[in-house]
Amino acid sequence: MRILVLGGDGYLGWPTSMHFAAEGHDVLAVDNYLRRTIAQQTDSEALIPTPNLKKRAERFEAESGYEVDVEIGDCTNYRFMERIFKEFQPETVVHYAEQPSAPYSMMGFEEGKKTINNNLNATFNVIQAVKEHAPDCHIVKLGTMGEYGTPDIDIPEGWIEIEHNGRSDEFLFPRQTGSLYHTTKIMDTDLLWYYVRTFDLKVTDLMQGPVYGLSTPQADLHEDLSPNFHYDDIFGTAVNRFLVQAVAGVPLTVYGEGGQIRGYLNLNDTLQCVELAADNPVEPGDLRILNQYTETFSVNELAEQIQSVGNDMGLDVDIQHIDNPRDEPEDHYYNPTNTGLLELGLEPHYMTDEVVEGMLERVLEHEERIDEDKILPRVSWND
Ligand code: USQ
Repeated sequence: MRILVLGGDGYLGWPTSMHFAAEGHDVLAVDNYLRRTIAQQTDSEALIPTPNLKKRAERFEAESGYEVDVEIGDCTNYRFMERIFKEFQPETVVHYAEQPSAPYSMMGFEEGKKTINNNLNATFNVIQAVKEHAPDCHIVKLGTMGEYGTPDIDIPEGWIEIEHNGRSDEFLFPRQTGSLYHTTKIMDTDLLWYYVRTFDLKVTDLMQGPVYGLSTPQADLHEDLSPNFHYDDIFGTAVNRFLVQAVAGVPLTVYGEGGQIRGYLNLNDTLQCVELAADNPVEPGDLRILNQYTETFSVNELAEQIQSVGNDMGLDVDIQHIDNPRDEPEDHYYNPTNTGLLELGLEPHYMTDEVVEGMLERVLEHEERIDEDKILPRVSWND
């Protein structure tokens, strides 16, 4: 297949590009380094330095013999996107080209505006470019489990049957998020759904939970091929942050009560899920929504597991409940379903103690690069 990966320099985009190339697909990775730029501006650089996309692609080819083609450009620029779609004629486009940080989107007016402009314009351009230049192309879009929020009822995969005044119909599940970033993902889904039902596009929208890990078969070939592993409060997710905090001897920063439950998955399972979606395209006019996580646990359970494994390794791991900088329920019902990807063949890698130990060992190799000033939250939802 010809697979276009938008956001190919990202935490998920780069491992995805290598994975598809190693499976024998023609891969074109596109990125404008937005995340690198914002990370620099907010003093949020990754734990492991990563060469730019072109250099990583060269290193990958040297190590594996597989090629990832690279184009540096902005997905919010429609002329650029048109050229890419016309020339490459993708059969699948994996759309990761979004500002991915909830805290960044909540920093202030400019950051919120940049998040809305980037995420919605990139999605709109993907839709238009597919519609005009590659109408058979299957759009595999990265959404987020956060689109659903934490409702007091079970969460299905995207759709709900509603009975009202004696009649019933199927609708997108009501969604209410906890940040502006997450809200852009809801708007993406609404845009996609409009174009799917009106213009017969083929779309899979993946509702993904927080991802953890930095080891994949291709990333392990060379240090330069590592995914971007952030541990700061803006780009670092809870798991990756807690791992670094455990190594640095800083108490794990559980926000508030720590009863916030999320659906997590290993980076290797993201690769499997995206491949399963690409290998099983939907029919024209279908919007398939799949919940992409393998297990759910609370922030407290996560912190306790990392503490226990860290202490067994001789680290001295403390947990500290700090004031929650976010506005979110800290003790709530959470019962999503995730059977769609399992039915397509997903074989989950769970967060076992061995997996946690492997990640801690990897972080220990870079211990001297940890900057403790990047650990405490700098962005508050209510400021
Ligand atoms: N949390 C802590 N301590 C920390 C960091 C986070 O207790 O030091 C808590 C947060 O308050 C939240 C939970 O851990 O309740 C998850 O936070 P996170 O930072 O790991 O994840 P989040 O901000 O929700 O965003 C991440 C990715 C985003 C993706 C999302 C999936 O950055 O791109 O869409 O995970 S989901 O969480 O399902 O919406």
